[in-house]
Order: sequence, then structure tokens, then C-alpha cells
Amino acid sequence: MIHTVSTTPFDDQKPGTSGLRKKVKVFEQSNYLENFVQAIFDSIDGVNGKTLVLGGDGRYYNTTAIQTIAKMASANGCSKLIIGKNGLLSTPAASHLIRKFKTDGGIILSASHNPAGPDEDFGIKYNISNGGPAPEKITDRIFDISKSISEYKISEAGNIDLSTTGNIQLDEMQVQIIDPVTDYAKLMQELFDFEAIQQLFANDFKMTFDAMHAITGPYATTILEGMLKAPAGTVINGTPLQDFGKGHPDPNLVYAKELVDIMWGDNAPDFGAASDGDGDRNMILGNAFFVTPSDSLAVMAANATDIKGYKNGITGVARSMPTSQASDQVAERLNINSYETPTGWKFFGNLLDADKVTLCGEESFGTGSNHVREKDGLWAVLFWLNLLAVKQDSVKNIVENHWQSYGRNYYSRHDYEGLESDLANTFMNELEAMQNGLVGQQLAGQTVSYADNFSYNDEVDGSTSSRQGLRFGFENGSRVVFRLSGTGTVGATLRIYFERYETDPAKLNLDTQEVLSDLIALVEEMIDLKKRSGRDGPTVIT
Ligand code: VG1
Ligand code: CO
Repeated sequence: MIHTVSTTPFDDQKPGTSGLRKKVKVFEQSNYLENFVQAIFDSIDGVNGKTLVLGGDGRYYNTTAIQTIAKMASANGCSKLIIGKNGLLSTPAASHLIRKFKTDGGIILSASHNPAGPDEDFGIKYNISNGGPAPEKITDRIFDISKSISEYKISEAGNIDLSTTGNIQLDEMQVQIIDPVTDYAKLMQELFDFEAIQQLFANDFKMTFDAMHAITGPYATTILEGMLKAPAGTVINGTPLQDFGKGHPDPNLVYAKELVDIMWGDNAPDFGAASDGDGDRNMILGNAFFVTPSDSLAVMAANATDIKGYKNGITGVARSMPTSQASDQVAERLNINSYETPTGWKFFGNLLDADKVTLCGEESFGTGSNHVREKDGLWAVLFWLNLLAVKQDSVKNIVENHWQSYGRNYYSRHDYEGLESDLANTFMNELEAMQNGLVGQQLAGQTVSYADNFSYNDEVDGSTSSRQGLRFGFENGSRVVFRLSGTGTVGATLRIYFERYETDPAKLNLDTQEVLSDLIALVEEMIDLKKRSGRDGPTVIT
């Protein structure tokens, strides 16, 4: 029985950098989730006769939302849903399933690295048939529809059993419950030389992978300890928990502390890695060595032909605007395409579809390739493992050799989380006003060569995305970039990105914060940040 329910709009259902993210309590309001799901369906002219992939990172509210979405899909005439067993799918695995089974799209439930639990965060986003996040023209339409929605459709059927793989029915709609790992693991096997990596582990190579109690646990255990025969215990925190063990599954030096302590401790493994809540981010560590995500992308691009799935070369590299320019250096030398896009994976989709780029990356611990249309944490880890097997060298040496060859882009991001929105907006307005007439002037002893609010023209579909972040660029290649986060759920998060390019071989192993100190001081001079925000310093430095 289909039930058409009258509803009234909410005014805050605007998708951000990666879908709609709110506190669970917000999603639990009567009709809140339903309104948004109906708005998704309506934004794509309905789901009648369509097939969709559905799954999430396993956080609190995941299965509740899946049951509701399944009943709504059925009531809206959807012909088939492919759902991960127990409602689980990592973001890259969902992207792969959409592509592999040529579905019309998918719905991914995640708030990524944001903490999980009844008082924490939940999120939902729609991915299109290429497997990637819906572009802005769809997310804008979803928001528009959400502001005037008056009814939604839902089946009165009971809950479906998510715990057993196989085919079931929900009214007229077919539901296929699949193992979340199998298809993804096969794809990884096609891209990487599993025998070479097995050999590496057989030769006493040691690795620790921290799944941070989130979605990558089952994927990493199957692939690393199962298929690649890494010793048991290689994967830590490998069981997904609804509250992620009360942790903050953001793979960086601050939140992945357990792994960091292991990698900087006695008898540290050769290789360390972590992923985030929904499995699309990665952190790469060597023995007492941190690889910045921007450098990781550049190293991958420079060595791609060493890796099975990319042995014929890559067409280009795209990076988000705040990501360091290290990959640009590689693209220039390899004479391949290089693109600078706004923050968020949705901007890479068109470039990947048109085969203008093969690799993409963001400074926020995200790297990926044309194998899916999302960033992919475990993929990046396997890429590095494969590279280590080929090079027979340490992570540290590989990166330091890269710097010797290409120069080093010293890079850091300072986040001020949970600022009052008004204050954060004031900072941005003041900074934008300062950009007027700034080109050619001196700041921190350097000449400003550009100062603007970044705007991106997508050459594939002709769309323009403006106001994507304030850039202050200097003649020596240094940059300071400011933007407000589009994924936070409390107040505003100001992100400040610092970068300096260095080619002097004698200056490639200096302390990053030290090297960037004049740019950091410049920001204080510009907006008196610490004093006005009442903070001693950034909440997180990466
Ligand atoms: C952040 C990152 C951005 C990333 C986005 C989604 O967005 O900066 O690079 O694409 O999160 O990643 P923002 O707007 O807060 O800066 V995930 O792993 O949360 O899906
Ligand atoms: Co994520």
C-alpha cells in the first residue's frame, strides 16, 4: 500500500560540499529525512523504473534511514535497489557498484569523518549514474524542491531484512542485498599487482592499517589480511561501530593518534595508513614519516606507470584549488593535463568522464582515479603498497627523492572549527575587501601576483562555480587561501591553507610550520584572528 503523506518544507536542506549533513537529532524530526529523499527523487524526475544503489558507513541511524528510503523508493515506483548487507557500503564501493551494474544512481548515507551516535552527525547524498556526487545543478534543484515540498510517498510495507545476501521484494520493487566488499575487492585486484604486494608481506614488511572503527574495517581485513596475506593484526580497529568507538574517524595526525603513536614508536612498522568514516579518505605514513596528501598525489602521478592499472600512463591530474601545487609540477614535466577545481569531489566527475584526467586529489586526505567517481581511501593505500613493492624503498626515501627531483611544496592547513558564523563571515568579507588593488603590492616581504575569489569554469559542461575561496598568491609561488567549510554542522569552520615552494636542495627537510611562519604571521596581521576568535591557535593543524 502506498501512502501519500502531506508535509511542510524545512528551510535548511541545502546540500554542502558533500551532501546534506546535520545532527542525527535534526534528521530524526518528523518528515525531515522523508522530505529530503522525496526532493532527491523529484530533482531527477522521479525514480519510476529506475535502479539505485543504497548503503552507508554504518553509523548510528544508517539502517533506520535505509528502511525509510527503501519504502519511499518502492512507493515512487523504483524497480530495483542494490543494498550492501547490513546497510554497509563505503563511499568508493558504492560508486563502483553504480558503475559496475550501470544503475541510474545511488544514495550514500554518511557524514564521513564527523563523529557518530545519537547526539552526533548523519548525512545523505545522491550520486549520479557515473558513480560520482551529483553536480551543483542537481544539488541546487534538490534544495529548491525541498523549500516547497508538500507531500511524499512511502510504502506501508514492513522493514526488509538487511542481514542476508540475496534477492527479496518490497511490494513490487526488487531488492538485492549484496556483500559490500566482494565487487570492490575484485576491482582492486584488477588495478594492483597483488602478487608483488603478497611478496612484500612475505619478506617481513610490516604495516598497520587503522580503520578507526569505521567502514573500511571489513574491506581492509578482506583485502590486506585475506587476499594479500598480511599478518593478522595488520588492521586495527577493524570492526565498524555505530558510534565509531566514540572517535573522530578523520585520518590525520591529530585524530589518528593511535596509529601515529605506533608509527613514531619503537619498532615502528614500515608503512602505516588510515581511512575515514566512509572510506574515501586516506593518510599515508612511513616509519616516523608523514606524507602530506598533496605530496601523495604528486608522487602517485610521477610513478603511475609503475602500477599495473596505470601502466599505459595517465592523461592528466586534477587537484582542488587549496591542494598544494606539487602535482602541477609533475603534470608539467610529464606534459599531461593539469586542472584546478573547487573543493569537493563533484567537480572531478566531468574531467574523469571526458578522460581529461586519470588521477585526482585534495589536500584533505583524498586521492582517487578514474576507477570510480569518488575519492578512495583503500585504493590510495594499495597504490602506495604496490609502489613500495616495485621500488623496494622506504616511504621516506620515495618522498624525499621526489622533492629532490621536483622541489618541495611546503604546505599546511589551519582549521578554526566552531567559530560563530557571523565572525567567520566578517573575516571573509574583510579579506575579500583587502584584495581590492592588492596586486603588485608587498605583503610579508613578497609581491602579490594575484588576489581573488576563486571561480571555476567547467570546460566539459560549461558551468561556472564562483566564490570558491579567497586566494592570495605571491610572485615566489607562495599562497595563502581562505575558505569556509561546507561540511560542518556546528557554527562555521574557517580553513586557512599555506603553501611555499622550495627547490634549493639544502632546504628540503625543514620544519613545515617554521618555513610557513611568515605567511602564518601575515594572517594574524590581516585579521587579528587569534584575538578576535578568542583562540590560542587553530583547532587542527594538518
Ligand atoms: C571537506 C574537505 C573537502 C572534501 C569534503 C568531503 O570539505 O575540505 O576537500 O571534499 O570535506 O570529504 P569542507 O567544505 O568542509 O572543507 V568527506 O571525506 O567528508 O566526504
Ligand atoms: Co569521507
